[in-house]
This record gives sequence, C-alpha cells and structure tokens, in this order.
Amino acid sequence: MLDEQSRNLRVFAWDLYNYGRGIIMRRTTVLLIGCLFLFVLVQAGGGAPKKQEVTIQLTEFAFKPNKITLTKGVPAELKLSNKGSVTHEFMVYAPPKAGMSMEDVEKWAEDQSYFKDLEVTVEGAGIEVVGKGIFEVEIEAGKSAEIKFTPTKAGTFEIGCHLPGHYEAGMKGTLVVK
Ligand SMILES: [Cu+2]
Repeated sequence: MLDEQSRNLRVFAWDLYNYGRGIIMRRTTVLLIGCLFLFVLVQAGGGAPKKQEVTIQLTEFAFKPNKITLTKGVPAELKLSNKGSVTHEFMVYAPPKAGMSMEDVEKWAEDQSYFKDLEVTVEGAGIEVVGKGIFEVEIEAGKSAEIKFTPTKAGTFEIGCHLPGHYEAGMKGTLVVK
C-alpha cells in the first residue's frame, strides 16, 4: 500500500517535472522568437535613415549652407537658425523663370511653394504650427525654428528670403530632392 502510494507520488512528481519543463521550453521558444523578431526589426530599420536633419544658418544676406540635398520620402527636419541681426525668412519654391521682376518672383515664391500641399510642422520660440499652406517661415534675429515635413516631390528648388532687399543682396540657395 505504501509502495503503491510512493510510486504514484513518484509518477506524479515526474509528470509535474515534465509539465514544468514544457512550460519553460515554451517560454524559451516564445522568448527566442521575440528576440528574432526584434532583430529583424532592427535590421530592417538599419537599412534606411529614419529622418534627415539639416541645420541652416541665416545671416545678412545668405543661407549657410546655400545648397541642401534631401531624400524623397524620408522625414526631414530643417533647423533654421538666424545668426544675423535682422529678421529673415525661409521659403522654398520652384526656380523662378528668367526675366521675372522682383515683384513677380515674390508672388511666384508664394504660389510655387514646395510646402503648398504638404503637411508641415513649424516649431520655434515655443510655438508650433501644423498644417498645409505654410509657404514662409520668418525667424527673428537670434531665434531658431524647425520645419518638419516629408519631401514628396523630387527636383531642384530655390530657397529664398524675400524680405525687402534680401533676395537681391544674394539671400538665396538651392534645395535638391532626390
Ligand atoms: Cu533675409
């Protein structure tokens, strides 16, 4: 009788042991699959940059650098820093046609804005503006602003500051989207 009981107990203990092992193995398998999944995610993310950041300084009367290149489809963050002593603005638009008057170029810059149909976020001095139809960002002397958007149109565009006299003084540059 005692033998029978202790045998049953041993069988029970063995079952319990196997049951436990099963749980541990299942857990290990889940953990391994989890790690593998994470690894695949990291690998996939490592191929293409998640965002592109460019810092542009605005001074009298230039953008530095005056040529920037962005990759289409990758979220972009342009940090605009006014290092000058007067307000400057940042506009991006299709290159104006030859022979346009200054007035025409200003209108063109607004109408042909790169940001026209894009969702754009502008952050600066504690203000955040989000939306479509933003075509210029004005930055006071010594202040900074950040423009976030995902470029969708490839091509060559002009960067310009159209505050009176600035563009004529050479405050322009080029944005290339590849
Ligand atoms: Cu300016």
